[in-house]
Amino acid sequence: MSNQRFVSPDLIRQGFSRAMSDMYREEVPLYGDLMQLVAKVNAQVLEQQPAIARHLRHTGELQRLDLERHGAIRVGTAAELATLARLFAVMGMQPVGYYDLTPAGVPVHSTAFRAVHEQALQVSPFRVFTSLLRLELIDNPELRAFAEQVLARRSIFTPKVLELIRLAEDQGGLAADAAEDFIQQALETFRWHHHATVSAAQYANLSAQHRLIADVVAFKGPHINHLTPRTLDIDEVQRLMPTHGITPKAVVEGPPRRDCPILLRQTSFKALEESVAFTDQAHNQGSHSARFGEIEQRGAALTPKGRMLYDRLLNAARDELGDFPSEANAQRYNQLMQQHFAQFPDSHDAMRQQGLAYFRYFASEAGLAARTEPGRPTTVQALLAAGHLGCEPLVYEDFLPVSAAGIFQSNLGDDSQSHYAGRSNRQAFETALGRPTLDELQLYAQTQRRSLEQCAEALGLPAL
Ligand code: OOG
Ligand code: NI
Repeated sequence: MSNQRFVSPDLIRQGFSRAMSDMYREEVPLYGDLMQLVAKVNAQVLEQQPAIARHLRHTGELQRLDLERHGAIRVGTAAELATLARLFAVMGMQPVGYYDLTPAGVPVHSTAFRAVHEQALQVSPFRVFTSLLRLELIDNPELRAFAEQVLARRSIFTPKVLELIRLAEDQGGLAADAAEDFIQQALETFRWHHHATVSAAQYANLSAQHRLIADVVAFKGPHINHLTPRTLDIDEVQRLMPTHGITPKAVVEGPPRRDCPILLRQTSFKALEESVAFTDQAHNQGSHSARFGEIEQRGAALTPKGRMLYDRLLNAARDELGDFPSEANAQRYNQLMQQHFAQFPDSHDAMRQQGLAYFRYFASEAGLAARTEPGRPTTVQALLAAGHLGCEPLVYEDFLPVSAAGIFQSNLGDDSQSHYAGRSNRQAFETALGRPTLDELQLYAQTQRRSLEQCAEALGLPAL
């Protein structure tokens, strides 16, 4: 079937990401300030470190840098999650990874909706970290029943967007006008509402159980709670935030600063206290805090072996700290992280040779020129040594559970570090979602494999 008459899902996603950013900038002016700061630091890095600029140009990441952002939402029911999966699918986004946040005292489990193919990611890497509330963890049966009732009454999608999702599914895509409508209608789901759906007393009850429960249950929809730009130097943005009237959390989550960044480093500023009206109030007399700011720096995607090493070193540093990282122990935490991560090789060569990270390979001019020479190298290692092949690490497109827990907690306050006995329940999550989540490691392995296949073909070799 020809899909000439349909807009590419990648372009719908790109348009949606722009529209979301515009909406959020209008709703949360501090987001605009943060974007400016990040743009300034990125420009500085590109100017002062030409090697980084070259690298990003080469991988195509430079062109996507300004587009790069992720958002986060929290939903309350299986039906909401399932419909969201269909909505995101219209934009070429699929659920990747399963993150269980309950061990960290946050009663949700999550996935990240994103594009999965390297070419689609190049057009728009927009992702949404999506959490489903685990109502079964509310131990008070009356409160749980109340939350269920309130959630059952709401509809977080406009009738029109539901129609457009069905149309896209039936036809296999959306034409230009419908795609434009879809973007505007889909945006409504993520909008902030000043009017709560519960009374002040009901809100207080929900909030006393867990602030996150109140955030999900007491409102009309899953307002986008942050939108995160990608920075090339997170430590510099963290340092400059206070001079721009923004107070960052105490520590940067993820791996420590390195020459060759790996995975994902993140920091955030505290959620804003915003005025809202509960159902028993005429004006915005109440308040709620949910929306915050976050920035991230992305590095190399790690193989299972690399990820195991990362987890081991992170756990060792945290065990030695003996407490949650906080204002009081931030300096010691950073030292411990540096110390433990000294064991993680800090060159692309070593990471590649030890099988710690995924790479994209490309045929060089020299390689193409030697295409017909007899006795030329034929293995990846020899081709790299001869300069016939080059490689760049694949950028990590996903999230980290320990980091995500740290971000949640810094916004919920320390009083919310409750402990849940509930077991991880991926199966329940996938049943709610209506499909399995994809394994991110397989996606990176496929991208690496595709690049090697292209190299073999370009160099006229049987297989690499
Ligand atoms: C999501 C928190 C996690 C990240 O980037 O890991 C997160 C939320 O607060 O809903 O944003
Ligand atoms: Ni985030």
